[in-house]
Amino acid sequence: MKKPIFHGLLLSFLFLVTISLISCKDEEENPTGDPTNLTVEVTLPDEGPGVVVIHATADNATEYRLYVGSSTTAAATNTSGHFEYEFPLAGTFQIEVRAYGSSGRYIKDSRQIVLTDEDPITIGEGYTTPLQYDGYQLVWNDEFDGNVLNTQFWSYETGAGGWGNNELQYYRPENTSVDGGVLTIEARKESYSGSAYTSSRLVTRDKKTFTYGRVDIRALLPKGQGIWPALWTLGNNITTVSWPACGEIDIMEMIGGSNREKTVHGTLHWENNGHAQYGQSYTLSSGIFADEYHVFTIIWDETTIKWYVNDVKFNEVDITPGHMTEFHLKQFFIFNVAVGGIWPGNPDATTVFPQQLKVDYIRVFQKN
Ligand SMILES: [Ca+2]
Repeated sequence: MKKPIFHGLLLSFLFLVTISLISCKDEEENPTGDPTNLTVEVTLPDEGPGVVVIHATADNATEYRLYVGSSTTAAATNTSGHFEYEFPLAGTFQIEVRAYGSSGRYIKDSRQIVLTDEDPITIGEGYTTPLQYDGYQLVWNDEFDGNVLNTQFWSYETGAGGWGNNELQYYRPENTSVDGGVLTIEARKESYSGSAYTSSRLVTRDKKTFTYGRVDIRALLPKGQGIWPALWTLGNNITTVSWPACGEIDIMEMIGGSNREKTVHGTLHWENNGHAQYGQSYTLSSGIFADEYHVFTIIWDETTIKWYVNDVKFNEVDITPGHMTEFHLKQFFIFNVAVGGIWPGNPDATTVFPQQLKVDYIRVFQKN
């Protein structure tokens, strides 16, 4: 019995020495009881929304708290720093993890979590058009191959201010990406420089401008109340003659929400003793434009502009009248996703963010 007791005493002695060394060290480095060195590991579900695992560690932490979104009430509190939190819907979410010390003070780490819908629509789904047509030659195309936007073709237009329609988004280059043969413009619910949403707007102004031709744009549209994707043109002389005298060809516009996502609009805007416009819409017989890729086309020549979805014509305008000279001059392309504004109305609780406009290709053909 003696030996174990001796060992026990020795171990106790070593234990006390160790404890006192640790506490001395702690008192020297952290006399306040504040936590330090917070690290946060976030593990997303394999695909789609679901349970997000958050693991936090910090020195001197006595409690961890998880905050989700803008709530000032902790979603969960524990002493382990291990959280499993379920996000049932796709979207972009802010989380904040706080580590509290015995001082009652905390340090924090904030993260943005993006959970996308399960089963994303692939580039192979939906209508396609050929690379050549009889009587035409391909004069410009962007197939969005590679991993960066081709700035020989495209420029970013940035900023907020409503863009003439009380739109809510701030346009930034950060919301554009090129990957897998597809251009993606992403509208996010994200505060930036006074705006509650961000998105992107791309233009070919002064870089790729055309008068007449067949234009095919293959795209997958976003959806949701207040989401407003557009594939359109403006006259390259807009800086000198202004709008609407520069002319505007809306190849495709869609406003999301309220059973409107099965319909696209093709419209002309021009100057004729003030703003003149003429448009028609096309409605799918089943499904919505976010279900698969569609090809949005105009065939524009000296006498008419015609609009098509998947090679089905739905609008035609005679551009021979003398007050439509703008449609015999150079136009540049614009791709954007607006958020909110006069026409679609603003996003509401049903709108899921982020939303993406995806473009597989834009091709311009002109007559031989
Ligand atoms: Ca492509």
